[in-house]
Amino acid sequence: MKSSIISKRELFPSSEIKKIDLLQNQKILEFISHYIDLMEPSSIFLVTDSREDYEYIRRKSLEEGEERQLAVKMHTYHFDNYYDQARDKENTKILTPNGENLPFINTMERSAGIAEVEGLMKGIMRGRTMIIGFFSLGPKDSPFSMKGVQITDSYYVMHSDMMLYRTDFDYFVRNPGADFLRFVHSQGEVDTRKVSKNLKNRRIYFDLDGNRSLSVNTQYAGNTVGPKKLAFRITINRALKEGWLSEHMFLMGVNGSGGRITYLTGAFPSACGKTSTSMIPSEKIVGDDLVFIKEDRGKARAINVENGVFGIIDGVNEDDDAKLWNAIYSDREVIFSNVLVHNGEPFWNGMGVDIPDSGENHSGIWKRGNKDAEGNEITPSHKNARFTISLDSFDGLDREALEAKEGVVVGGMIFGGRDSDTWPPVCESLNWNHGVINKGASIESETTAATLGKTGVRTFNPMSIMEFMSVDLGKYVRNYLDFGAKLKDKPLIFAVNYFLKENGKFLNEKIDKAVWLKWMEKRIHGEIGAVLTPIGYIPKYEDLKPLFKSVLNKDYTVKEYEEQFRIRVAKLIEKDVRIKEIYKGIRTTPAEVFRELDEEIGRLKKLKEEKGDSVSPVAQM
Ligand code: SPV
Ligand code: MN
Repeated sequence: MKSSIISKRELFPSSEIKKIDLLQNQKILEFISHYIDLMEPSSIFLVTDSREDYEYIRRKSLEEGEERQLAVKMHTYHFDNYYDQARDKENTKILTPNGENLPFINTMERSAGIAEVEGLMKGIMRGRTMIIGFFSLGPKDSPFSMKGVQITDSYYVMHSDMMLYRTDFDYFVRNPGADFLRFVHSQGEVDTRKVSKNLKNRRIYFDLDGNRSLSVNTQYAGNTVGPKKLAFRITINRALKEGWLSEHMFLMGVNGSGGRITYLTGAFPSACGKTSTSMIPSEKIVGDDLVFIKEDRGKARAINVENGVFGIIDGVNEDDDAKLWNAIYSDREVIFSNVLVHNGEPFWNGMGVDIPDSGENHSGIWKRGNKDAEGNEITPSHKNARFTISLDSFDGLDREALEAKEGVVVGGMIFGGRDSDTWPPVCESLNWNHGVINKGASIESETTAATLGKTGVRTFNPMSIMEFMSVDLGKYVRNYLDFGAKLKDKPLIFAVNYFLKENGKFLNEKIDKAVWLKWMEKRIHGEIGAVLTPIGYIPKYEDLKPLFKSVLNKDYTVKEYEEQFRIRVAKLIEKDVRIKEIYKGIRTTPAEVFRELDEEIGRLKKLKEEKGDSVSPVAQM
């Protein structure tokens, strides 16, 4: 048995065959050998946990031109095809055994899907090297963690994997029987700029039963970096089957009184403030995108799945994002993608300095005023331009929490969206079920540039997970409710909204979220009271005023409070009715969903009768 099943062994470097021979895991050998036979690489490279292998991948990415050097030694940049700048919803499909439909999910019959992508992958690595990486999702040796193996022919993708996740080749050497997630990727043919050419054949398919993702003819990291959003489709399905939660959430520590740290998770749709919240200078970052949450002796405990950040750089500036700015402008390693490069320096929209009028960007050699094939003016950087950086590079990283094998206790869970006219800036749910249903499962958010397509359209996005959803939404909500029922100490559930507007103007400053975090932290410890409203508990003015002063040195006025925390009764009723209609269309919706929504609608209607369409928080409620 063993590695002799790898065909064409004699063609590959002996150094790599030696690494393969360390692996006694039959499933890995079969997996690798299947894709060698299919994709026909001219060479292979296995990434172990050594520093040499790390440096080799980074160097090859530069040599091959997938990344290029910036003026700062450890800074590189990468471009994706002009039309490959975000996750591709249309060509992302969940493969189901009989092609059965799942609410809101693009599905396809499993064997037809596999045949289609594998057809596109046939011989695709001729003349190229197949790079094989071994990763841990979560801390090594943690009961939370899962392992994954990535196959790719892109050094940039492997380099990103290695900055964002822990390599764990040794685990596979030590555990010949271990199972793992499988990520198969090829960028396909590239043009002279080294970007994927055949976008019409771009596919991102998920074989849940085979714990496998298959993606081809794309480079954008959201479509290609296996342990991240590709694994996520698979782990959502796993979590549902095993009764835990795999979520699109940050994990952060909020500093409370007497030196205590309270951990909060936060789910926001892409580009709605999730990364910036997790990086608030006054608090401690653990992770910004993906968590696993499990029950342990009656408590919810969470880990960050990742070891780095792949974040949006648009709008990042020194004043609003000090922690991130310092990390980016240190001498630590960063990959900038789809920014403007001028004289070896990276530039992006909203960075707060003058942007040059020329350079190279995602469109090629660029001058201000250039138009694309559709006649739209090309911006200096793409709205979804990103930075890739290891968490190590952040001041105020909570390293202990990042490495905690048992995870950290979750004190609160936050749900947020881009919502101009309904939710107040912060609100605590009445209890777990109310929070899961009326906050998490009711998120509606205006679309952003993180996926291809139109922006600014109000979209139903429960738990901010819809773009990654791989299971029946009704069953997913059922799992959340059941998970809460197992907990003796349930995290409090909050909803936040940073995007509330009046007359087209935002009612809050970006940085106000620093205050909401402190308020939530105090609520978790029962230190302050709140105003009970039909949608949950909102802050009292007398608690916010000193918090604004101490956190932001700002004089918070009653007028601001009244505007921001007005209960928009009519809009809220409309929203609950909209959400109810959506869930009515899903056969598996738990009965609790209708009960909670109906009860809230009832409470809102009563308030409307007594006090009207919009009610001041100062009025007795
Ligand atoms: C997001 O868009 O939610 C991201 C980046 O975290 S991606 O990898 O594209 O999903
Ligand atoms: Mn994300």
